[in-house]
Formats: sequence, structure tokens, C-alpha cells
Amino acid sequence: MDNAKLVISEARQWDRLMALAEIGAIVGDGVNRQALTALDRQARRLVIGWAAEIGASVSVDAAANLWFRVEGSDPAAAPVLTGSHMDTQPKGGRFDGIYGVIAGLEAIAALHDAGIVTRRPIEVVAWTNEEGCRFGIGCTGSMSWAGVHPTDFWDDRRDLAGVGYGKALAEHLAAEADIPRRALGGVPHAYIEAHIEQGPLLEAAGVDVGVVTGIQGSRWFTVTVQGESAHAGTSPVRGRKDALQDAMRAISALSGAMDDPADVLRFTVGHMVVLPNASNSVADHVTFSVDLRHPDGAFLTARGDAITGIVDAAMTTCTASVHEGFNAQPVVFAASVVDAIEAAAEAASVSHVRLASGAFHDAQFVSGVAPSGMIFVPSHKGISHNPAEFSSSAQLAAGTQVLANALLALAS
Ligand code: HGY
Ligand code: MN
Ligand code: MN
Repeated sequence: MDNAKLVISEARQWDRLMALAEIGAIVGDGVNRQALTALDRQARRLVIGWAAEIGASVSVDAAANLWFRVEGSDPAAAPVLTGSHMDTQPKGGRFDGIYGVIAGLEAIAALHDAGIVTRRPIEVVAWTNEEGCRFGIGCTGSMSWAGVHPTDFWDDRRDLAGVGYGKALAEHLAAEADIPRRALGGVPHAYIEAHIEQGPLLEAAGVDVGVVTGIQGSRWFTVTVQGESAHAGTSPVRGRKDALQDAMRAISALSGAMDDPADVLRFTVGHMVVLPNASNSVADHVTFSVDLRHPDGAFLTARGDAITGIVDAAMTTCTASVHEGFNAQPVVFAASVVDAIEAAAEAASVSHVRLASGAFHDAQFVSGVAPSGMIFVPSHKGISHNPAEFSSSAQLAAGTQVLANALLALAS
């Protein structure tokens, strides 16, 4: 199939990304558009309008994943799938996730503009709740679709306002009741996700596109420390059951235990809730997050399984419990897809290099169902999960041209 006619529109793609960045815009060119919120739905409606312009069919599944489909000459053929997520971190950037959805839309728009009908149908998906920041669990849309857990598995997870995941999902689906429904699941022929690198390698190497070989493993835990609240002025320090002091001991012990001179093991405590959170009351209930990552599954299992013992040993007067909420094992992408992406980069005459992903992505769960791969574009100084996140229009366009070429090859 001739790539020459398949030309994506850099301007259309950039304008759409900037229009979406207005929905949930925060200071410093950032975006706060969290999963299953009214802002999320507002952005979805905008993208639905663009998809309708090129005649793509629109549907939503029971996990609220949003699907766009263009038919192929052989409607019975397994589709080629592309996409990413539309939700952001609380202090997110304009490109993480949403770039992959808009790049997928741009690729099918370019095929439409070129009058190219591929043999296989092509689908673009926006996965629900990849970031996980609102409810403390990521990739619930792609995990539901891949059959890793049922859609009600996370019903008891609550956001900071106490809204449960199940309630938020039900409200979201009700608000989108006018959109045709689609069965959960499916087996695509292949999946490619375009995403910003969120690391410094491509920019430092002066390379246009990353051909992603795989994704390291990630494990998320919630540690709960239970003490006793008391008066800050009248209760002797010696007799206190101070949950915040013991939580700090646990975090310090974990930090020491997870220290890796090679800086390959990644240990992060990014979220903490202190109750009653009053300056003159001793804390009686503290929860904090643990995000642990490593490319070696066995090593990650061993280190993650040690967390409970380390936390218990750190307790002086309080009790603690550790709950694992998210476990994404390392994945190596299918050679057939990695090679197709590399060939597509050659066809687009863009420089490319193979690299692994430090961030997790929905592709981690899709690869359990179908041969998958990812395309990275450079992130300025590797900054992400930060309003200063930036990739240039030309860099984003190069990635999308490679995506379009790869989709064309895989769908032919
Ligand atoms: O945390 C991650 O790796 C992803 O960016 N949500
Ligand atoms: Mn992302
Ligand atoms: Mn992210």
C-alpha cells in the first residue's frame, strides 16, 4: 500500500490538542481533567464530533472505554487498534495520553482524506482512567476490556471527596446513554499506542521517534497506619499512638530498603491522607501510597512482597496494614508490531531508536490480548505529570505519521 498518499495534518492535530487542553486548563499550560468527571465527558464530546466528521462509528463499552471505528473492505477481519487515554493527572500536561487518542484520530482522518480503505477495520480507543490518580488504581478501562478484572472490581475505591469508582462509572455511563453501546472485550489483530516519552532519552539523543520494546513492571500499594487521636497539649508524647510519626518511620524504612545505587528500582510515595489532619490533634489514621517499579518481574515481586514486613517492623505504638491495589507485570512487545513500527519510521524518513518505557500504559494490558507496540515522541527535558510537559507540533506530527504508516501496513 502506498504511503506517499497518506499525509497527516500537523496543524489539524495541534489545533485539536490545544482545544482539548482548554478543557480542565490550569496555570502554566497544564491540564487537570480527571477520569469520569464532567470535564472528561466534555472532552469526549469534542472528540466524538471530530470522529463523526470522517464517518467513524462511535460507541462506549461497560467500562466507559470510548471507541471509534472505520470499516475495512473485509468487515469480518480482526481490526487494527490504536488509542490511549484522555484523563490527566491533577497537575498534568497537555499531551500525556490525549496525544495517542488524537494521533489515532488523525491517522484515520488522513486515510479518509486520501480515500484509502484498508482491508481490516481500524479502531481508535480512549481507555478509561489510565492515570489512576482519582481513585488510586490506574488502567481500569483497559484492564476491564482485557478481562483482568470485572468492571465492578474497583467499586469500593473512593476519591478524595468520597465518591466511589462504581458510582462515578454509573453516572458517566448514564450521561453518555445517547452513545451506542459496544460489548466489552475483543481480540484486535494488533494494537499500537502513540504516547509522549515522558523521559529525556529521545531529546538528548536528537531522535524523532522511539520504537518501544516493552514496559517495566509497576506495583501500587496503600499503607494504612492506625493509632489513637489525642490532645496535642495535654497528652504526654511518651504514651501517644501517633499514626503520623509511625507512618514517617515506615516511609523512611521503605526508602532505605528500596534504595538502588543503579537507580533502576523506582520507589515513590506521592499520596498521603492524615486524619483528623488538625494541627492540635495527634493523628490517629494515616494512609500513604507506594509506587514501586522495575523491569525485572521477579525482582519487583520480591521487593514488593517485602513491604509489609518492613512497615510492621517500623511500627512503635501503632498498627499497620498494606494492601496491593495494582500490579502490572513487565511486558515485552511483539516483534511483529515493533518491526512494523520501525519499518513505518523508515518509510516516514524519521530517525528512530528502540527503547523501553518507564511509565506504565494501557498497552501493558492490551498486550495480554493482542500483539502490541508503542511509538514515543520526545518530551522536552523528559518532563511529564507536570504542566511544563511539552512536545512540539512537528515532533507530534512525526510520531503520528509513523503511526499512520504502521496502521496502514498492519491493516492491509
Ligand atoms: O504512572 C504512569 O506510569 C502513567 O503515566 N500513568
Ligand atoms: Mn499516559
Ligand atoms: Mn500519565
